[in-house]
Amino acid sequence: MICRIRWKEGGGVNYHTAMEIEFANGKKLRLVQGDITKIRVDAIVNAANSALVGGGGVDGAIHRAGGPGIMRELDAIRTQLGYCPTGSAVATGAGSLPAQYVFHAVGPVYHDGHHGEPAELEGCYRKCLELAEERGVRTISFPAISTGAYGYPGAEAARIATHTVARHLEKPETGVREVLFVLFDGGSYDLHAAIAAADFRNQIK
Ligand code: AR6
Repeated sequence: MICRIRWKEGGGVNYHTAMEIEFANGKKLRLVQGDITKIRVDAIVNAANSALVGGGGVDGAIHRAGGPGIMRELDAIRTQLGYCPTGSAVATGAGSLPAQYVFHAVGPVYHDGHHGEPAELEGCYRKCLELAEERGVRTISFPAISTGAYGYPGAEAARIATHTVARHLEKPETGVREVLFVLFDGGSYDLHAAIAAADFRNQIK
C-alpha cells in the first residue's frame, strides 16, 4: 500500500479538523471531527440496531435530521426481512439529509472481543462499501460504529474501521472515491488519527 498523509486544520464549515490519507490510486480516506448529519456525501452510514427501530446516539440524530420518511422505509424493510443481522446493513433514502442514501449498519454489542465482535464490526464496514458500490456511491461517511451505546473499545474499533476501509479503497475496481470517518468528539477523532498515522505511516509516499 502506498499512500500520503496530510493534516488539515480549519478544513471546512461543518468540521474543524481533518486528516487525509491518499492512496496511490488517488482514492482518499479522511478523518474529520463533526456531526455526520451536516456533511454532504452520497451515502451516510448510520449505527443502527438489529430491529431497525431507531434509537439514541447517531441513529437518533440521523432520524431527527432526515425526517420520518427514513423510518417509513425501514418499516417496509422490517415487514419484508424482519430484522437486520449484526454485522450487516440495509439501505434507505436519506430524506432531508445532505445525501442520497442512508446505510443502516448494525454493529456488535461488545462483550469481551471473543464473541465474534471484530468480524461483525468489519462486516458492517464491508457491507456498507458493498451497498455503496452497487449504487454507484462515490463518497460515503461513517460514524464510529459500536463505540457508543454498544461499548466497543475505541482504539480496537478504529483499527478495524480504518484497515477495512483502506483495503477496499486500494482495490483498483472500486468506484468509491472518498470515505469519511466523521468522529463526533475530539477523543474519538484523536484515537482514529493516532491509529491511522501509526498504521499507515510506513506507506507514506
Ligand atoms: N455524528 C457523528 N457521530 C455521532 C453523532 C453524530 N451526530 N452522534 C453520536 N455519534 P452510538 P452504537 C457517535 O451510540 O455504539 C442507538 O441507540 C458517538 O459519539 O450512536 O453503534 C442505536 O439505535 C459514538 O462515537 O452507536 C443502537 O441501539 C458513535 O457515534 C445503538 O445506539 C456510535 O455511538 C448503537 O450503538
